Amino acid sequence: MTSRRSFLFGAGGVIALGALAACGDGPPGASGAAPAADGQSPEVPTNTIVIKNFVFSPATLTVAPGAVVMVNNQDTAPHTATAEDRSFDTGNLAGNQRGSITAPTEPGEYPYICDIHQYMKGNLTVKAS
Ligand SMILES: [Cu+2]
Repeated sequence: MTSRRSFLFGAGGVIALGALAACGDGPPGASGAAPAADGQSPEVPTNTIVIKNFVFSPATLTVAPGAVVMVNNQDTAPHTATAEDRSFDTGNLAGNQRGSITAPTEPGEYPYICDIHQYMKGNLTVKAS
């Protein structure tokens, strides 16, 4: 009797462990809901222009009309991202400073430069999705 009871208890323990393991799988399953939230983000993508070694990267960035574009100056030198037609301008970004621009609402090609180093060139493409 006693040995059988302990066997049952032992089996119960294994089941309990199994249940705990199943609970452990819970959080990844819950985080599976995140992609659904991400599903909304393609409409408002995170757009970033990085300035490093006096180069805009990516050289051409395509964004939606009116999109906010982060500009991250990773140089120690100051830079700007200034549309040649002045439709957007970060203003002076000191070294290791971030700024942002708002893309024009009119689809098209918007070449931009660094107002301080005018040989630095980038291109912003505004395209309706
Ligand atoms: Cu510059």
